[in-house]
Order: sequence, then structure tokens, then C-alpha cells
Amino acid sequence: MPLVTPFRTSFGTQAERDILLVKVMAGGVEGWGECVAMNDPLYSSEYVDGAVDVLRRYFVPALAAHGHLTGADVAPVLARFKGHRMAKAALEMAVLDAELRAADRSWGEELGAVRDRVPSGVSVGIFDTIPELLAAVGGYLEAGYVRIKLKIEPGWDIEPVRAVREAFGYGFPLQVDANTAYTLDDAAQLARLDEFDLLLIEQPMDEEDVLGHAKLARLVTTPMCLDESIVSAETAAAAIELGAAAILNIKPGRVGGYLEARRIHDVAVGRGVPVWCGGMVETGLGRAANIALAALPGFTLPGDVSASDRFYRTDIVPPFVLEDGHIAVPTEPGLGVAPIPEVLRSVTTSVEWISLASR
Ligand code: OSB
Ligand code: MG
Repeated sequence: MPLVTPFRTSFGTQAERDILLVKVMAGGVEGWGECVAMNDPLYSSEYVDGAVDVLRRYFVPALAAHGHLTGADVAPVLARFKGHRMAKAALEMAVLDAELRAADRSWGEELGAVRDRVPSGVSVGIFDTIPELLAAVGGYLEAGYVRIKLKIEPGWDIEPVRAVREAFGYGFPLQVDANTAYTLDDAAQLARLDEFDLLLIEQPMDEEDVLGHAKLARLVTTPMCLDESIVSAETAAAAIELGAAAILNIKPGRVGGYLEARRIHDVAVGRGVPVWCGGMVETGLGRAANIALAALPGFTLPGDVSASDRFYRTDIVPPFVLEDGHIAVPTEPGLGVAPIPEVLRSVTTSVEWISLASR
């Protein structure tokens, strides 16, 4: 699917999104899952073709061998296979969607949502020039986004943040995301961000460098938030205890699914750590589920849950729109949305159907 504008981060520039969807058929009910893996293993080790392979080769056969399945069964059945959390999450999402549709229960009801709308933040990419960045940020503020996140990297950090604060003031939450582009040697440079009253700095260093983040947290006053490093409730608890994360970005795909995402939420709430829902440039399918997750009580910070038109001119489901800086939590059964057949067909590049019954 083409993006409305190229999205540049410290790990690359994306002009289109190649998306793997999983559809399960259970009786007469269908369920949809969206895999958040990207084309290339640059954000994390997973990538779309790898996800397709592991689903076809291992995960789908393992689920088929299990027989009757609920959404909650998916993670335990697949637990003996290491990693590939984004692929696992897509399967769990599809099975859970079918289960909830059949039971006439919404995603929000299942997860424990306590709000009917969530505040919407937006992730703003790296630009070639400051004026281009300011035009983009100005447009998002105009649209009503309540929180701005700037992507940063060495050479694009202090100046863009300063320019945004000078142009638009201090009256809205502003945060930065480095996607692992720095090391502890950059501590003094990152401490220069402290004067701009940022809500947080997200994943400045390598995903495995949790201890480094704990050290950096003592050298800067901007609160430390982890994204890539948090892959489970266990790693979340460890990062919090080490002092590496004062805030967590929770992405269901990265942690193996929405049920593990809820466990991380519970871990964080138990330790007084605020969380917010991250995004992976999802279609409206993943967006629907993320919005419901973001309505849980511990999600006290605005997430990267923007309207469909932040990334896509045409979404594959009826578009999510911004209303007064917020997005409504879907209320219909399951995800509450399903692909519009003609739109889905127009962006589909390949389909593979695996029949469990014949195995
Ligand atoms: O690090 O949060 C990130 C997009 C792709 C991969 C990683 C990240 C992002 C974003 C965009 O920041 C979030 C969104 O979907 O709005
Ligand atoms: Mg991030």
C-alpha cells in the first residue's frame, strides 16, 4: 500500500507498506490478523517473507495439530518455537478475532478497555530540512493531534526539537524516537534535549543494551522509554527494575500479541510505570485493535494511534478519523472492522490458502 508521504526513520525510508494479513475461517465466522513485520529486518529481526515462511512451515501446522483453538491457546501452542513474535501475533489476532465475533464480544471488552475514545498522537519522520518538518508538524497540530513524536538520529536531533518548540511552543507534549541510532558515547548530546521539556526519549540505543539505557537514564533528565528492547512481560519487568525504562511503548506485534501486550500493561501498572500504544504503520485492521488496547486504564499517555489518513489515502477498512484529537474505540464484535473486499482485492499481490481440515 502506498504511503501518503515517504516515512523516514533512523533505520530507513519507506514509501510503501507491504503487509501480510492472516485470515482464519472458523465455522461460518472469519477472523483477521495483521502482521506488523516490515519488508526488511531493519526495525527488528523480523521481515515479511520470513514471517510468511515461519507461518507456513511451523506455526500453521502446529495450530492445525492442536485441534480446537481459542485466541488464548495460540501463544502456548507456539511457545516452543523461538522468537518470530510478529508472525505469532498475527495468528493470535486472527484466531481471537474469529472467537470474539462468534461470541459477539468486542476487542475492547475482551482486553478490558475503560474508555470509549483514545487521545491520538502522531509520529513524524525525519525531513531534509527544518522548514519541511515545521510544515508537517504544523499540519498535524492543525488536524488536532494531541501529542507529537519526532524521529531523530545523529545530525537530526537538537535542531529539529528546538525548531518545533520555537515555532509551536511548549503547550503540547513532545517526544523523540531514535530507533537505536545512538550509543552511550552520545550521552552529552542527548542531555542537550533536556531543556526542551520532552515527555520522553524513546529507544536511543541498541535493543540489547538495556543496561546502557539504565546508565543513560542517570545522565539525562528526559524520561527514558523503551520500544525495541521490550519483547515480553519478562523483559519489561527487568527493564523497569534496572532503571532502563520509566515509560514503556507497547506494540502488540513486537511482543507476540495483544494478550502479552496486556500482560506488559499489567506489569507496568503494578510498578507505577506509564505506558502508551506504539504503532507499526498498520492498516485499519491493526489500528482497530491498537485503539482498543490503548483504552486500557494504564495507557495514560497518548499513543502512536493516528487516523488512517496519516499513512494511507485509502485504508482497507472504513477509515479511522480524528475527532477533537481522539479516535473512537470500535464497539462491534471482534476487531469491529473487516476489510472492504474491493479495496483489499485492489492492493492484494498474492494469496495463499492453507486448509487445516485436510491436515
Ligand atoms: O519506532 O515507533 C517506532 C513505525 C515503524 C517502525 C517503528 C516505529 C514506527 C513509528 C510509527 O514510529 C508509528 C505509527 O504507526 O504511527
Ligand atoms: Mg519506536
